[in-house]
Amino acid sequence: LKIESSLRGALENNEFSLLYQPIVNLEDAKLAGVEALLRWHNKELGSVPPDKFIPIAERNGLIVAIGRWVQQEVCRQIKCWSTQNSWALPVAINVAAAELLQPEFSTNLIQRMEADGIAPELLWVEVTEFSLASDSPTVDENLALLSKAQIRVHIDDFGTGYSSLSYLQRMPISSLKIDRSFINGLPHNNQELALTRSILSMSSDLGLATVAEGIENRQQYDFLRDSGCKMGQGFLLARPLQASEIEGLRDRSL
Ligand code: G
Ligand code: G
Ligand code: MN
Ligand code: NA
Repeated sequence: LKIESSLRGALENNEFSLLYQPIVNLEDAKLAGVEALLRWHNKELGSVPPDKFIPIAERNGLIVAIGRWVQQEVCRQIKCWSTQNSWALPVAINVAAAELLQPEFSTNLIQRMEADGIAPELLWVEVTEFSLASDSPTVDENLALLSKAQIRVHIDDFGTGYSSLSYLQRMPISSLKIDRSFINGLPHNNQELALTRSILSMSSDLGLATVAEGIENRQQYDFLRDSGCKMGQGFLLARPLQASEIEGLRDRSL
């Protein structure tokens, strides 16, 4: 309850910030992009993790305004990297189901990007399977608009959702992010091994890219690279970092 009431003032009081976690090409361990991750620091509550406040914001609708703040901040950052540093680094944003259910979601995002002069390949949108399973025409229309604008959509936490796989054919998706629960036991857990291999092979058959999440050790990294997974993310490579720290990683192998 305290979270809920404090959350209402958080935007006005400028309590949100973004960290950026590197996503690398597994071939050379260089940056392929970064994922923007929201952080909230409140005077009384201290730092509240997104797992705690995002579900609340989804329920009370505040996620829509918070999401707009994230878009604005990410666009500012992309613009800064591309114009001041001549650095075309894609940034992924996480989009909640409640945002995709807004009829104007994609139109607003595309307009903002156009106004900021941001090339469509520089902003990736991460949505969960759960949002895609909603069977809502609004979600479909939003995804179609993103696709038409050449903005890439990644499925986050892939493999943990509830939906059938039919949406992979139906929806304009460009990449799957394999949930870290599958990466955890690699390469020794036979079940996780089989599931990861199946996801990689299905993804490749469908012409989708894959990002492995939650890579925490060298064995996982090597296994995924050797199994044809193109991109990865996880504490082995880097934790979520400040934008200024990301700049120090340019052209480096992590
Ligand atoms: O950063 P961390 O791993 O603690 O994030 C926990 C969860 O919060 C993840 O599921 C992540 O997708 C989600 N999350 C982080 N930032 C955002 C954001 O800006 N918007 C939305 N909707 N979810 C986010
Ligand atoms: O659901 P989503 O993929 O958006 O969640 C991103 C969250 O995953 C972030 O909060 C980030 O801190 C966390 N994360 C990133 N890499 C790792 C990792 O290697 N191990 C674990 N346990 N969590 C990670
Ligand atoms: Mn994500
Ligand atoms: Na995820």
